[in-house]
Amino acid sequence: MAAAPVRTLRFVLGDQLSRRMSSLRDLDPDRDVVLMAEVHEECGYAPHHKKKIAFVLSAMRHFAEDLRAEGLNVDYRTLETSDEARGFRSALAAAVERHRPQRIVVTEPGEWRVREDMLGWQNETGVPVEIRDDDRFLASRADFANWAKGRKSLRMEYFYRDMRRRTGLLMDDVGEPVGGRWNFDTDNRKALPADARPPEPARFEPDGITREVVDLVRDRFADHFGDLDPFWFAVTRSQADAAFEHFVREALPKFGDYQDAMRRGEKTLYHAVTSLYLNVGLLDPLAVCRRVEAEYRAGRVPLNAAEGFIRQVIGWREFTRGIYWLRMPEYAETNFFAARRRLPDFYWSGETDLECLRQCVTQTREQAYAHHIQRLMVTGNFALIAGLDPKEVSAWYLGVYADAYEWVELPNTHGMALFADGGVLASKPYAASGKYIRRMSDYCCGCRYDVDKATGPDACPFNFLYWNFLAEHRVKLAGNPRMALIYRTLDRMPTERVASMKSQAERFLDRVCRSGPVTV
Ligand code: DLZ
Ligand code: SF4
Repeated sequence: MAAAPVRTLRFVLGDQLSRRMSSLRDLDPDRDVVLMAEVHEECGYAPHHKKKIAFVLSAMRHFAEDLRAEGLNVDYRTLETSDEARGFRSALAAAVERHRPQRIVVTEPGEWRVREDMLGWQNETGVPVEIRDDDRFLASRADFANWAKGRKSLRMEYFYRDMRRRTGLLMDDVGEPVGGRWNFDTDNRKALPADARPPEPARFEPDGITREVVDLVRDRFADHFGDLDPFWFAVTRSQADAAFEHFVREALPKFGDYQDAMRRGEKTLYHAVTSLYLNVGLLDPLAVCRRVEAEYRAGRVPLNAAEGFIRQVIGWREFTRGIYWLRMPEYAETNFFAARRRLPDFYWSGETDLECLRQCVTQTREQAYAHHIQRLMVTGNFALIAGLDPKEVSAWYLGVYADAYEWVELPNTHGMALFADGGVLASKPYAASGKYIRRMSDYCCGCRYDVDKATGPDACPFNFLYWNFLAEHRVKLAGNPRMALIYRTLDRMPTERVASMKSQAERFLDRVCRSGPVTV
């Protein structure tokens, strides 16, 4: 007897590795096929770190195994078997040839470029394509658009409060935030004491599947950025759960206090590395927040830790995605400061005598991970005050971090770090001098520059670049009430001092950045 015709082909992308995906609902195990495909375009459209490629492919292969163990029909194309399939579109077209489905079901992707392509899949295949919302996010794209409608400015804080009310997270019985405040950000900025001993993140020994993928990446992506070994990420849901439990027990109690701290040689401090697992679907955003809330309610973690964590997940994470979909595709083209300088080579090599940058880039090369403040206040801050081209900077962030997908990377880079969007996401640029880096890290003590100096041969480049940036963009920034104080300080400086910082900045930038038109 002939097999029953395939009713639905369900295409699951590499960052949709959850059994709860909308594309996997109402699944008929006897007649449906789940398609997953390792495709060359996704491995190559950004300069992905080797660990990132290995992570996504290994997590995909493990997820496919889990679906098979459940008795589902999975058509999984590996890079070796799918040479014909350069991208999602051709992988799907080939699968339609194989299975002749009556319809195709997908969950909307995380990136604009993939969505644009997806909108053409029905025409391409001649099979009806149903695109479902990605309801792993708490606010749908329509919810965010409604929230944004009619508002003069979009601020994370107000969005976040709505999300707290909606989810009930850290709310008391009468609808007020527990502890009487919505946001404990000011309690998240302690410097790390010298004797603090942050825990190691949970590490996982690669199994047979991961070892195969690591060999494949070593073989095919040898020219990509980053170290492949040691590979220690979780690649299954149960490992990701274990990694998160490890964080909750070992790091969460201090996460609040030291969220912004940095230390030489420390890769994660009290951070969870949760974004890596959340962004591919191995962890569920609401579940991790409820778990953190439970720890607070049980008296095991302080409120500034629980609130700080929950704010990142239901606040910033959802807010950046909302901005992305609201403002794309124009968002990627923004360049408020008309910044044009090329990315210095040390963003790839780590070879620089600016110790803070050397530390952050070296760690990024080794781990495909750096925490938020390293990304924002070291590599991001430098890119902002040095006037690096936003497109080059964005391509770098998208490639080098294992948790980076454009929906989260672009608003974080163009909006938060570079203010290239002119203030859609943040109310002022996060520009800072070396003083901030000294306060939050021990980087300056190992540096050949003197963080207390702003001019002269051993002046910290973050200092003269910072004042040069403010002077250069006075017309665009001085009207911002949040910048008033800093412009008053600049105005009190002797003119010769400002002039000397400006000329030192120009000489420095000529030396480290090859300026000129950028093509990415
Ligand atoms: C990041 C990535 C990589 C490296 N490789 C694949 C792949 O081979 N197959 C796949 O389905 N997804 C991959 N991904 C994740 C996609 O880039 C991601 O799904 C889209 O960018 C949409 O967010
Ligand atoms: Fe960075 Fe300046 Fe400190 Fe050196 S002195 S580590 S360049 S902030």
